[in-house]
Amino acid sequence: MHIHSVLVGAAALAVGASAQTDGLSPPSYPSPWMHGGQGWDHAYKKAVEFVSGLTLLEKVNITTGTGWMQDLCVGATGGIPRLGFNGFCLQDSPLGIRFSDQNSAFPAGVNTAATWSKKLFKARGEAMGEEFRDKGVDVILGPVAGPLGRSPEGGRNWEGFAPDPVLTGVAMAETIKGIQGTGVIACAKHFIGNEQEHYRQQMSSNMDDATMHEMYMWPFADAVKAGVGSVMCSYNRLNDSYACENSYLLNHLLKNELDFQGFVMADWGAQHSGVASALAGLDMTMPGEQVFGVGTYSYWGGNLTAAVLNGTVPQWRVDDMAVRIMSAYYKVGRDKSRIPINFSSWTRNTTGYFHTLGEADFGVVNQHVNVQSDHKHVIREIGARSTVLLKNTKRALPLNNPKSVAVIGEDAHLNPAGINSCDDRGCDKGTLAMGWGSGTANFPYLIAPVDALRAQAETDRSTFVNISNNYDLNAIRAAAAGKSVALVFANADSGEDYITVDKNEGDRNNLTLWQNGDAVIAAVASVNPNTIVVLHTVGPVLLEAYKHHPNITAILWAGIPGQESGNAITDVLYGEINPSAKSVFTWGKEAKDWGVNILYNDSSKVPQMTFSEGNFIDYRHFDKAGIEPSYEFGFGLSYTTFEYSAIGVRKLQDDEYKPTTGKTNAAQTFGTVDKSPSANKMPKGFKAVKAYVYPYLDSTTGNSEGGNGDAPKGSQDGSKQRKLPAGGAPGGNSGLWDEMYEVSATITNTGKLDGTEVVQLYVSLGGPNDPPVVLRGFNDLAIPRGRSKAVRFKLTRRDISNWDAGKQDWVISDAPKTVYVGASSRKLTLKAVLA
Ligand SMILES: *[C@@H]1O[C@H](CO)[C@@H](O)[C@H](O)[C@H]1NC(C)=O
Ligand SMILES: *[C@@H]1O[C@H](CO)[C@@H](O)[C@H](O)[C@H]1NC(C)=O
Ligand SMILES: *[C@@H]1O[C@H](CO)[C@@H](O)[C@H](O)[C@H]1NC(C)=O
Ligand SMILES: *[C@@H]1O[C@H](CO)[C@@H](O)[C@H](O)[C@H]1NC(C)=O
Ligand SMILES: *[C@@H]1O[C@H](CO)[C@@H](O)[C@H](O)[C@H]1NC(C)=O
Ligand SMILES: *[C@@H]1O[C@H](CO)[C@@H](O)[C@H](O)[C@H]1NC(C)=O
Ligand SMILES: *[C@@H]1O[C@H](CO)[C@@H](O)[C@H](O)[C@H]1NC(C)=O
Ligand SMILES: *[C@@H]1O[C@H](CO)[C@@H](O)[C@H](O)[C@H]1NC(C)=O
Ligand SMILES: *[C@@H]1O[C@H](CO)[C@@H](O)[C@H](O)[C@H]1NC(C)=O
Ligand SMILES: CC(=O)N[C@H]1CO[C@H](CO)[C@@H](O)[C@@H]1O
Repeated sequence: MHIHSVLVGAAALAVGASAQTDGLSPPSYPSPWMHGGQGWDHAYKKAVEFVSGLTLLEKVNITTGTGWMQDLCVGATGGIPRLGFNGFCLQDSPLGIRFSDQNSAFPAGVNTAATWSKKLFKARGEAMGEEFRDKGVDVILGPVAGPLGRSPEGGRNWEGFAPDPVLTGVAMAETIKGIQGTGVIACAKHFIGNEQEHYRQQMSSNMDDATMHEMYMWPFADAVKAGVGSVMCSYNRLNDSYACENSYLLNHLLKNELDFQGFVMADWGAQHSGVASALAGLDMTMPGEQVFGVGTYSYWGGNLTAAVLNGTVPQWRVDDMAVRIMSAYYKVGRDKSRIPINFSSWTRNTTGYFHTLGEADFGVVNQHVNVQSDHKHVIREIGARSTVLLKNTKRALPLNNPKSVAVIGEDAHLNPAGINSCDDRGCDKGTLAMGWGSGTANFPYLIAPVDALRAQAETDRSTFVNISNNYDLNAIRAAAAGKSVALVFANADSGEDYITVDKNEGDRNNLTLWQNGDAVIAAVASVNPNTIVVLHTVGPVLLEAYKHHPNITAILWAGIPGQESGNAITDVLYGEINPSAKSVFTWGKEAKDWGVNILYNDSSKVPQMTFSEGNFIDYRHFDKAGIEPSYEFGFGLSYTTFEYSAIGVRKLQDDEYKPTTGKTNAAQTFGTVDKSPSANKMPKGFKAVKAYVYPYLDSTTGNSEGGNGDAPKGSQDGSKQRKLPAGGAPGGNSGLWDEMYEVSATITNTGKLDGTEVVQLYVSLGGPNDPPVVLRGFNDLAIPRGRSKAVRFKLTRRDISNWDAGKQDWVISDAPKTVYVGASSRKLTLKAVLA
C-alpha cells in the first residue's frame, strides 16, 4: 500500500511546487496563539511548563514527522531523548487500528450514525480509544466530518457519518469524548471541503461563507467544543489556496472563530510550503518529508529551525505549535495513559525494523497484544441497531421458524482468498463489511451472513441452502424457488483514490449494485414470492424497482457493519433486535436526483469545484426541488408501530446574544532560543537513521520554498489581537449554546412488540434561502409495547440562527420559524410555531 502512497505523494509535490499563490482566500494573520480556556487551562499550564524547558530543536522535533515508514506508526514525530520523551505515534483509522492484528474492526461511521444513538456513538469511541491506547498510539486519526457527503458517490463518505451537519456534529462530539476519555487524542478530519476523491490533491473546493458555517464547518465546531485535541487539514484547496496553508481557514475560522486550542496536522503530503504553512496555522507536518515515502528533506525539520533562526517564523509561533501539541497530550491524560508502542504498521511478522525505510534497528516490533477486550458486543449491537428496515410487507419479518431458507449472493459469503487478503480492503470480493483505503483495519475475524444464518437455521431445524456464485443465475433460481424465504445479499463499495477497484477511483462511478447484484436480485425475485433483500452498501443505491416488486417483501440496509456482520443481520432478521435505525442519507430514484456530482474528468491544473448548491445537499435538495425519493433521510421501519402526539413548545429564555469583544493577550515565548549554529546542527557522532527527517540545520536549509519564504504582512505581529464577535470560546461564541426553546412530544408504541423509535426534530428557519426543514435534534426512545414516553429537545441559539456573512456572525432572522417532530424528514407529524 505504501507503493501507492509514494506515487500519490510525488504527484502532490509536483503540483505544490508549481502553485505558490495564496489564491483568493482572504489573508488572516497572525496565527492565533493558544491561551487555554474552557477545558484546556490545566493542560495549557502543564504544556507551557514542559515547552519552556525545550530547545528550539526539541520544539521543532515534535512538530515534524520523521518520514513515512520511519517509525512504527503511520505517522510519527521526533522525540526528546534528553527527557526520555518518545515522539508522537499517530495511527489510522476511524473504525479501528490500521496495519495491526489482534484488534477489532468496528462498524464504519455511516453505520454508527444510523443508530442515532448518542450512547452508542460514545461507546464505540471509548472501545476504539482503549484499543489504540493499549497498542501505544497517541493520536487516532479520526473521527471524520469531511467528507460530509455532498455527493452520494463520494468515495470516503462512509468514513464519516451523514450528509447532515447536526447528526454528524453530535456523532463527532460523542465519538471524541469516548476516545479522549480513554487517554488517547482524537483527530477531527479532514478540514475541509475534501468531498471527493478525484483530484483531491490539487482541486479547489469553493464554497461561500454561509455554506461553510451552516454546513461543512458545523460538525467541526462541535468537535472543537467537545475538546478535540487535533484537527487534520485536508488535501484540497479552498478558493485556490491549499487547506494546510490557507490562513483564512486555519487562522481565522478554526483557531480564531472556533477558538481551537489543540494542534493542526497536515494530511499525509498535504503540506506544500514551509514558512507559509507555519504562519497560516499548521502545527504538525505529516508524514514529515517533502516527497512522500522518500524521506530526508522536509518543509519543516531543519527548515523550520532555520526559519525561526532567520526570523521569518517568530519564536512565539513555533512555541505555540509545541504548546498546542503538548496541551492535547496533557488534556487527555497521556502523561498517565501512555505505554510504549507494541506493534509495527509495516510488518505482521514479530520481528522487523524499528525504522523500516532506513532499515535500522532490527528487533521484536510486534508483540501481538490482543486489545479486543469484549468490544465485539458493542460492534454487534451497533451492527444490528444500524440496520435500516426500508420495506416490510406481508409480515415477512421478523422470521419465525421458517421451514426452508435460501441465502443467495456472493455478499453473504467470505472472500475465499481471505478476509484481509486485499491490502486496505482494496477489492470487492465476498461480503462487504468495510470500504477501502486508509480508513480501514484488519479484521480479527469476520462473521459472514451465510454462516450466522446457517447456525440459526440449524437451531430452528429449517432446511438451508446457499449460493455464492453471482454469475450462475440458473443455480440461484433453482436454490431460491420453493423456499419459505429467500435472503439475497448484494453490495456497493467505495474508498480512497490511491486504490482503484473495478475502475472506481475511490468515488463510485454509479449508484447501482456491484458483483452483478441487480441480476441476482432479479433472478431470486422472479421465482420466490418471499424475497428479502439485504444491502451492504457504502451509501445509497438505486432501489426504486425493488421497492415496488411484489415478490420482494422486505429490504434492509445493513451498511458496512464490521466484524460481527452476520450476527448483527441475523439478530435483526429473526427479531432478536427490533430494528430502530433510520437512513442517514436520501435514497433517490436516479443519480441525477441529487443535483450534484463528482468532478470525474477535468484536465485543468487546478480543477474547480464550486459548491453552487450551497446548503442544498441530500434531503435539503430533494425537499426544495420537490423530488420524491425512494426513501427519505431519516426513514426506517420497526416491527412495531409508533404514534406521535401532544407537541409542546416552551420558551426558555430571551437573553440577548452578546457578540464577543475585547482583545487577546499578546503572544508569549517559552524558553530561550540558542542561536549559535553549533546548538542547532546535528551533534558530532550522532547516529542518524538513513533518510530520517531531523530538526537540524544543514547545507540544504534556509530556503524551504524555493525563495518564496517571506512572511506575509502581519504574520509576525505578536501583539494583542481583537477577538471575533462569533468567537471567544471553543466551538464559537458561548451564547450560541444558549437554550432558547424546549420542544416536547409524546410517543406511543401502538404495536405488539417492545421497540425503539428514533424521534427527530426539524426546524424550518423560514428565510427565502433556507431549506424547507433542517434536522436539529434526535432521540432514540426505547418504549415498551402499549406504553408512551415523553421526549424533550432543547433548541439552542445556533439551532435557530443563520450565518450572516455581512455581519460575520450568527443571527436569528425575523422569518417565522416552525418546529416539527416526526419519524423522518418527510413524516413531520407534529408541528408548532416557534414564538
Ligand atoms: C471563498 O470565497 C467565498 C466567495 O468570495 C467567500 O465567501 C469565502 O469566505 C471564501 N472562503 C475561504 C476559505 O477563503
Ligand atoms: C529528534 O527526534 C529524533 C527521533 O526521536 C531523535 O533521534 C533526535 O535525537 C531528536 N533530536 C533532538 C534534538 O532531541
Ligand atoms: C516477514 O518474514 C518473512 C519470513 O522471515 C520475510 O520473508 C518477510 O520479508 C517479512 N516481511 C516483512 C514485511 O518484513
Ligand atoms: C455455502 O456457504 C459455504 C460457507 O459457509 C461455502 O463454503 C459454500 O461454497 C457455499 N455454497 C455454495 C453452493 O455457494
Ligand atoms: C456500477 O459499478 C459497478 C462497480 O464497478 C459495476 O459492477 C456495475 O456493473 C456498474 N453498473 C452499471 C449499470 O454499469
Ligand atoms: C413472483 O414469484 C412467482 C413464483 O412464486 C413468479 O411466478 C412470479 O412471476 C414472480 N413475480 C414477478 C413479478 O417476478
Ligand atoms: C476525459 O476527457 C477526455 C478529453 O475531454 C477524454 O478523452 C477522456 O476519455 C475522458 N475520460 C473519462 C474517464 O471520461
Ligand atoms: C529563512 O528560512 C526559511 C526556511 O528555510 C526560508 O524559507 C526563508 O526564505 C529564509 N528567509 C530569510 C529572510 O532568510
Ligand atoms: C529545505 O527546503 C529545501 C527547499 O524546499 C529543500 O531543498 C531542502 O532539502 C530542505 N532541507 C531539509 C533539511 O529538509
Ligand atoms: C514495548 C511494549 O511492551 N509495550 C507495551 C505493549 O502492550 C503491553 C500490554 O498493553 C504493555 O504492557 C507494554 O508496555
